[in-house]
Amino acid sequence: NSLSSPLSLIARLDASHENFPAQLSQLLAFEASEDEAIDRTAAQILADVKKRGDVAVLEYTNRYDRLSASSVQQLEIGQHELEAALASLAPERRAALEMAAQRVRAYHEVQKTACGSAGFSYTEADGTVLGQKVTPLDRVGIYVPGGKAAYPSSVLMNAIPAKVAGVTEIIMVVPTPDGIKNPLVLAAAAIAGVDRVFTIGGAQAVAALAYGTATIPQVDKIVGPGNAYVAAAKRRVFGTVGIDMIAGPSEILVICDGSTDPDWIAMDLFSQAEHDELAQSILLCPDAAYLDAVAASIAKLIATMPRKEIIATSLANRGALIKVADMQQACDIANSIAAEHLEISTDNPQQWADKIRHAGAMFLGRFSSEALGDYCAGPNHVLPTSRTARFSSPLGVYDFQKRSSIIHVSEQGAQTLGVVAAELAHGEGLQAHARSAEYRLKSKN
Ligand code: HSO
Ligand code: ZN
Repeated sequence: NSLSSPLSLIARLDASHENFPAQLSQLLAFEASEDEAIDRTAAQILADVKKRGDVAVLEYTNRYDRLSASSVQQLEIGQHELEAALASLAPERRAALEMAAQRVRAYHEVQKTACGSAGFSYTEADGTVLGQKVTPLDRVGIYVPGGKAAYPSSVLMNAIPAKVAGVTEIIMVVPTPDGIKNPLVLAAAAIAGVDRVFTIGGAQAVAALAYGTATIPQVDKIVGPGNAYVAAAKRRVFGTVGIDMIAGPSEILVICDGSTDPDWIAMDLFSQAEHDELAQSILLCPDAAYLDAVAASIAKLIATMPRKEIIATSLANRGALIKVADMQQACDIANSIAAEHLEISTDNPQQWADKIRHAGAMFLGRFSSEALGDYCAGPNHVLPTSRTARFSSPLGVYDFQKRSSIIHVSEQGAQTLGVVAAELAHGEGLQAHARSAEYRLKSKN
């Protein structure tokens, strides 16, 4: 990478440098993998499952996950097996998972009330009532990846807001290559109240959920991250069903005043970097000596990390320690980055948080490490990545609700509205519209 000197583990940049804007855009550049071959394969699998249903799902599951079941029913994991997985956990693990679930549930319960789940209505002077009704989705599919990114915490983060919203049925799909099941994932499904679980994955699972098969019920929305095939399939079924988002690699941006233990900040940067080689970890600080200290911590700590290869690759490719003029400039740069996670590691962080307009989640103060939010603080860890925090929001109860408009026109209201509607309908050349409005005018009867 041209940004980093050969000996450094992570690029050092200076925001006062004339090349900085170019360096920053190079750093942020990320081509969402829209691989044509992958998209073509996903399209074929979708079409095949749409046509042949269960039979196709079985064939693909056999081919890609080496599971030889004779029916899709055999690929379902029953509630007793989910409960057994929960019972098999070490007591501390189970307690932690339950505590995390309880905190995530509590947060989303508050969110449900705060975000207008009761809808609204108001009455005009002539008695016409207008409003909006909020309804949960009937059925939701949750995709859980099977490989290195099989996170039980993500099962909670996807299923709990759906449950809190009042979704009637939650169907989870999780690939289990060679039949290897992750007990923590199943336990999380039990705790979150997932209704049905199928051990299928890839584009075939997305297809089954989007179109339904004889065994797998058709859902209204599919949420959850997946590999490139899953992402391509989700893009393609959007419109037939709803989808949450197409998630990119994880990102952390830290703004630090230079007074937090540098080891803490180095480890926070590692915590995102360890997710995958394309993850992005950036630190902004006005104090150059502090950036040296964090660089030293990185060099010292990296050898101790089991995932050091992934971390080193991620930091070398997409990481940076950036010297800024002051905290105001740090906030300006943070807004232009619109990071998935933003830590503001300072005293009185609120004054800086007030200046932030674009971030998926903000972690305020020296004690709020992103890891706490990833697992158990309460807010959702499914967040907008790749600068999409400019226009989108964390996964929430609102993603599992939809709204219907309510229009209850009084006889008196129909008189005023009828004249306006008829006038506009004539303007559009739509006779039936005009007359439908006019029939209800007393003067015309
Ligand atoms: N940081 C990830 C979520 C996660 N972390 C799951 C650990 N487990 C979202 O960007
Ligand atoms: Zn994480």
